[in-house]
Amino acid sequence: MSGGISDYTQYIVDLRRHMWLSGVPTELRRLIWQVATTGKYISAKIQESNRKLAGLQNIYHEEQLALDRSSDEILVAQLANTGLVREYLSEEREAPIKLGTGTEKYIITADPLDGSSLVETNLTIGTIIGIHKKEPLGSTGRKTLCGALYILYGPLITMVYSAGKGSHEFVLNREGEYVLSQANIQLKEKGSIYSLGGLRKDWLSGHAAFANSLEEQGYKLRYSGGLVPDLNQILIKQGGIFSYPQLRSNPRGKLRLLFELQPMAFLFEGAGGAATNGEKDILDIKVDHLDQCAPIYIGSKHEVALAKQHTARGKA
Ligand code: AFP
Repeated sequence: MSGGISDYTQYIVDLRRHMWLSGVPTELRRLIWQVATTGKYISAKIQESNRKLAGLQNIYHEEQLALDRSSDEILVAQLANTGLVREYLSEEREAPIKLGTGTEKYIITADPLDGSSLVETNLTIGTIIGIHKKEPLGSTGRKTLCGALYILYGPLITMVYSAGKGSHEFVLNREGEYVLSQANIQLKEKGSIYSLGGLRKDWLSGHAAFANSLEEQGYKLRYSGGLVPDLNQILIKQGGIFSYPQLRSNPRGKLRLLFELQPMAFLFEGAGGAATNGEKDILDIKVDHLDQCAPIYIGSKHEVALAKQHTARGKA
């Protein structure tokens, strides 16, 4: 490699340059950059709000809620004046809110801080964002989503985005820039880790048979209780399966279709993976209301197909 900064920087691809090189439309580039940038401010909020840093007792439940709300407010503040977002739907709000004049190009869905109950244990948590060009309520993710991203607040702050042309990982460097760490993540056909939520005693027989099959094949259990790190691990390890299934006590599962499952399904399909509720692709399920939940199997195609076989057989 010859000398000179221009030669050096060609190997450090920052987020804006990557999206430009990938042909992402200008306004969508600006929006993804704006949303990803909130990661810096939300991360700072997590740091400052944790009482342990001041040598105090654990963060209390109401402070966890405050953290969820302040993360939500940071997102609204960042998006309100972009001239790009006409509506914002959040797991933290009862109803959608209008931003700007109402004629802007995009609609944003947000889980501002997923896994906030893990903050006091210093486990990794994340922000999940869906970017829609049409109204998501009453439609399917396949018809309305044009982008998705998550931000992971771990030892490093990383961000994975897709604008429909592959899924790509960036890391926030000391200068506060997102630099490309993994382009075009591709899940293998088959992985070696599994991550299953819900209590085993609450699983239906088909799901229990699926779990037993994975264990007999030697899959390694990886489950933290945080959706974003648990899925990020499968994506970066390029294979495996995550599930939060339908339970005897909760047939619709726990995870939110609009705020959690649709963006993750978009990102995993962008990486050559799959996401289903056991019967239908997540992106083909119509969103009837904000709080709608769905069972989920998401990861590499071999394990998702195996899950569908087991769940189809054992509904009991
Ligand atoms: P919180 O946001 O209440 O911490 O819940 C996190 C979550 O919605 C998702 O991130 C995890 O995958 C799932 O819950 C874990 O649920 P269990 O605690 O039942 O395993």
